[in-house]
Amino acid sequence: MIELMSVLELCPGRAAWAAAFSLLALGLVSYGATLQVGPERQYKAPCAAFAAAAPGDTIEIDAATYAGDVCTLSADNLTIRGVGGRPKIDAAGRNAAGKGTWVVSGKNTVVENIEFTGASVPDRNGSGIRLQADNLTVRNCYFHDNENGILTGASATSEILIEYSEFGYNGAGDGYSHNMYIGNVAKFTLRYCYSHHARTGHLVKSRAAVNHILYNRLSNEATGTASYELDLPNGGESYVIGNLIEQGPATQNSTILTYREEGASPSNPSTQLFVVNNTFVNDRPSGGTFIRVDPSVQTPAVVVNNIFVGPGTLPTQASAVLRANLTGPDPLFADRANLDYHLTAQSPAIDTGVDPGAADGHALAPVAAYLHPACGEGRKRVGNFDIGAHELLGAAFNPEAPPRCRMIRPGGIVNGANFQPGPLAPGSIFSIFGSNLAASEEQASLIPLPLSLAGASVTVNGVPAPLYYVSPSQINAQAPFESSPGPANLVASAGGVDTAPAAFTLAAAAPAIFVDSGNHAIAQNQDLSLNTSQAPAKPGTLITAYLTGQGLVNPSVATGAAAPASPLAWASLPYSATVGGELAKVHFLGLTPGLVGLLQANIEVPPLAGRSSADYPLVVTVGGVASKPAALSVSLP
Ligand SMILES: [Ca+2]
Ligand SMILES: [Ca+2]
Repeated sequence: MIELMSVLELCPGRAAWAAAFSLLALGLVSYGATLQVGPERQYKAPCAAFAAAAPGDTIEIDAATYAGDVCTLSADNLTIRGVGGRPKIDAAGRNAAGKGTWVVSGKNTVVENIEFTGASVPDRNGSGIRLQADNLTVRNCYFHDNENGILTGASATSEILIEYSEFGYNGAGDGYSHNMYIGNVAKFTLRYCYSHHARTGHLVKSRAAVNHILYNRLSNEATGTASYELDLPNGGESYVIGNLIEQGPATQNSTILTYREEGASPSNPSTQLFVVNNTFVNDRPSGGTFIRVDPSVQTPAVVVNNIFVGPGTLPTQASAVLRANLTGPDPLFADRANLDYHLTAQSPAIDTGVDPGAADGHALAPVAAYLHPACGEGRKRVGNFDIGAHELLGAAFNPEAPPRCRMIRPGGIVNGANFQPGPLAPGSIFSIFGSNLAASEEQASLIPLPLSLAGASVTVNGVPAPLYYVSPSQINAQAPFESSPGPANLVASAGGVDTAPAAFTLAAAAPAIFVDSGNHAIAQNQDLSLNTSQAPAKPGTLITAYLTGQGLVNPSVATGAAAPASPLAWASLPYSATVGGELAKVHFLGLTPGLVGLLQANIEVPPLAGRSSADYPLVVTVGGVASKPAALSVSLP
């Protein structure tokens, strides 16, 4: 304690204090060595490092392909991590102990960011990881084209966590090998994983006494030949919450979730099954069974807030408790054909769920959602509970997800006026749609706009973009005036973790008119009323439409700063406008004083002679680039 005090006294300022404390903490908790593996490292392949490792060591493996490097790992408490990309471990026809690629005989092993492929053995149950000791964590890994992805032995004291990982195309094709096969262990947690296309075997098979199957996508898709999508052959205390579970047309059998089909196990006495807020889709045309509970199970299964789509039978158990499941109407998914089961705005699943309550101290309501591929985001309730694995507008931040789960949606960089993709201009107001983009929702409260909100920030070609608003799924920002037209890269950062760069195009001008959901221009009439079909503008009067995308302005205005009232900041490039195809005089095209980056066009409504009252397309052209048309209501005699 005296030493600690003296260290603190010698370190002025909070930063130094924190540095001293973290060094101290590091000294207390981290006693293992770090062994480095790679073509240029001390250990050229992982198994050499495993052989040299002492309990508690960390093994960092450089991204490379390691072919035929198979072994038994015997030290306890190893952390094994791929770095600088995801290293590929290809068994390449070899095996350890007739069992697989990495046969783990040490306790408490953590495996992160590794790809496993090619495990095969004479018994045809070769595994990427074969576990023969207690406790395994697998995170952010990819298992494919093995006989088993992961196979574990039985132990009443073992707990297994698999998260943020993908399993596909595993299985010898004989039905005895699977994407993952968990033996009679104490507890198995599978979350944020993508398991698909098992060959004849199951997407998930677990004999654990307690199963937490949470926020995964288990899908056979168009060509997958898996048998069961989820097999819990000895039952057990099982929580199946928030999963997307799809059975494809080529499945080996018609059942999706099967519970205790092989009967009781002495290590696995519970017969409690909770199936809550999952989205089940049966794409097998000739029908199927969504949930099969073995007749030996007396405890009623609890089946709440699930979507069941496609032909099939609900729980086969007569006593099952069924509440607030959606079985009849079309749930109106975003894109069922491409397995995007997010709800759309008119879905009958919205707000029609119930509070699923708690069981054995576990709240049953979903607190997260699967994010493709093999990722997760938080889930917050909006209004009442939605049915199924997604809550409309309920995306929340997941701080624990691997960096690759900070995602900008493809095509998710759009102008802020009509949310259409396309080029942006320097100074444009734009939106970014994605997942895990910010820790929370926050709106800018000061001008000049901040460069960081709720720990989130954005750069365009390395230049920080001022922020209007951030949330986990959307950021509104201003493209820096300093950006040059041409190909551009955008990076969003939350809590210091960056998204992958997203490409888009910057153009000298990219005009877009702010519109409502019906593509009506957001414009004011001369009397300042909002232009609508009930309040149309007359020819000869001025309307004010709001836009973005004019590019440079004269005089220039600093990025993130309010536009001045005197002198006004005019668009630098030439401009024009039409209403109903007729040229309209533009009295002003420039930035709205007092606001940041908002373009306004003061336009005189043309005569439109010989026409009648209606909505007419308004088009504003800047620098030779025309906006998309937006409706403007005009009153004519
Ligand atoms: Ca099946
Ligand atoms: Ca809701």
